[in-house]
Amino acid sequence: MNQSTAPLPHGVDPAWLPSFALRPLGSRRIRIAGSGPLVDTVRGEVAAAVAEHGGVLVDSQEPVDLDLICGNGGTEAFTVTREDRTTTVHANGGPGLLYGFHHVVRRGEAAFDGTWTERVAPRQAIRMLDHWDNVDVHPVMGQVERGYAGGSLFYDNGVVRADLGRVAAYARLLASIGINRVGLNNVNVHRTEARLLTDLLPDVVRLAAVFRPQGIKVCLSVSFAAPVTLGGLATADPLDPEVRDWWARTTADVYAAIPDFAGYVVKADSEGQPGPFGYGRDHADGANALARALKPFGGTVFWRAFVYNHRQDWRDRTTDRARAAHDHFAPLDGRFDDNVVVQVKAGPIDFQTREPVSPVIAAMPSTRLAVELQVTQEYTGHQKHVCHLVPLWREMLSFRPWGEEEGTVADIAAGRASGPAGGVVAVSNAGDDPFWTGHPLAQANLYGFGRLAWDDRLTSAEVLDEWIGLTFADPDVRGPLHRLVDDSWRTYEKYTAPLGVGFMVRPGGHYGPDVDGYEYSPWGTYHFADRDGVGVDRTRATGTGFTGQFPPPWRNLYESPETCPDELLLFFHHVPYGHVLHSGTTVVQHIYDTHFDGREEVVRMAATWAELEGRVPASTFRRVTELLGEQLRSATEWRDQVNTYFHRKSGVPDARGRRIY
Ligand code: GCW
Repeated sequence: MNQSTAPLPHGVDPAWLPSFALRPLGSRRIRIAGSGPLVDTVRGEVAAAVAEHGGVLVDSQEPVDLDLICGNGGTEAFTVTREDRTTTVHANGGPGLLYGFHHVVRRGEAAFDGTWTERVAPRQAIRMLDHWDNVDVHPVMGQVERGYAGGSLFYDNGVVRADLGRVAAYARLLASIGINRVGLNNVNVHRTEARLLTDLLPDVVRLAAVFRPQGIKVCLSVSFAAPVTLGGLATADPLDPEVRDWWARTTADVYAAIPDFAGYVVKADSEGQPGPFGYGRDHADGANALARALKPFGGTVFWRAFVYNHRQDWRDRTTDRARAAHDHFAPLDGRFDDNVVVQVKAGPIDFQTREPVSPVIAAMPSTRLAVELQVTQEYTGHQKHVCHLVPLWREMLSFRPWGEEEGTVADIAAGRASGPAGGVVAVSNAGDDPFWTGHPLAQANLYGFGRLAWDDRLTSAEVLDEWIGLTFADPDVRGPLHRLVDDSWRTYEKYTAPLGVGFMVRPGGHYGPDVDGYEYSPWGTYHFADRDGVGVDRTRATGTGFTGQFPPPWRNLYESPETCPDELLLFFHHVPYGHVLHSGTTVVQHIYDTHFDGREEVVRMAATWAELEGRVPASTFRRVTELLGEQLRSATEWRDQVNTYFHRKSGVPDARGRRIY
């Protein structure tokens, strides 16, 4: 048995690939034609499944239930045909066969019924998960920055784990949802982690070897200052010939060790990381220097656009963090090499529960753009709260920056709208927790990210439905789980920061309420509440002008409170508490109502979960029950702090006379 199908370590949750999910396939007669490493992976999967469920792997020309046929190409697409009682997967290459295999698993019994044909191809070529994992335990951020699922799967206290069995199991889960790139270390590159590029490269070789059989290529986050800190040069100036030579040599060594290495992820001039600004250069100069080192080997630079002033003076009302990425990057459109992907956070600020789509995404038609999402729940409840993010991502990916007639954000990332393809990237929420994701229901976010990256047209309900069917054997859990999970992001939005204003979280950790926690900080994340009103004026007329970074129609729709969608009102406007929303209620009454309702919805979520006792594994039941207790405590705290804050500021009583402290 190869490592990719080895049994899970004891006590580790099988997530969406439990034994029963393999039964429809594993109980049948299966033939595999083709060769190559990924075909071997599929063969290992099939051999394990038939051994467990009583099917047979045959190699003669007799009739079979499932025929898996692979050519010698390299594409990820495949066709599935069901006729004459045989289901046939045709792939032109190993990746397609692997994805076709998992497609059949996902279809379950339905894959072996009727007569039909499906052509399946990913809608994005690059579907990547970044891991903000540190090799050394960071004194503040720990083993995983913004990790809420235990330690790192890869590293343990300064070294790459000796036993990579769980990494293999993780890689298999990722392959089953179509992920084809992983970033192995934190974008904040600290001392030890920088050395993954040089003397610690053998560790990266080991990790790459575990991901490779699952069709996943690895990337490293690198420090822009590496020529100085690792190479001993006097400068990291991207236009300096010695610096270029250092990157070229270092990169050649990486490829000598890992020929299918995917490339570098770079966070530069951002939150204290070094970058080209330090040398009077811009981000195109910086990105292209690394791109040229990678080019001969077919590698890519994923260059993050998360660049803003994190040492802002809160008294300064002209600086607007929301504007920063567009201000820095849009003017550079056309200057990036073709192996640079500019990686843009989906929203202009920072993975808040609700933000508009970043205007950068529509502003760089001559640049490869990737959209970055956050699966790890930094601002959305630390994987202690049920907060299903797939509807949020779906909304952002299907947003049309130029209006109804033109392409979506997913189209832009895929190269179907304006400009060349970049991809979809997200920060992983997995760790060495027995449930992988801390909260067992947060597995649905990881699953859902992969599926949406593969096909952004899937609805969040469809994706959740797939996940439920694969994860839980009892069909009766489906209804209650949809009730509990489907709208949980909106519930979270209700009891936390209102109407797109964002933050109001406890500084540093970002869990729990602290309405003024960031109000007088240097981070550029303010709500400007006073006795009369709340919100950030980002209009062209009287505010920071951020609305002007959007193309029509949005630059105009966002500019006026009359046409701005309610859920983003306070992101774009500072309005009086008595301002009447499209919903017909005032801003302050909306704040009270949603906070009371949101907290009550958590009470109902807990009651719904209680119905599932005995129908889900006992350990899952216990863990979720415990966490729902914490979610209710936290939602109550959010409700009371936010309502009390606005009641005290505004002096406006709750129209329904509920208790505010
Ligand atoms: O949201 C912020 C996080 C940082 C993170 C940064 C980024 C890795 O608070 O922890 O750093 O975003 O995306 O680079």
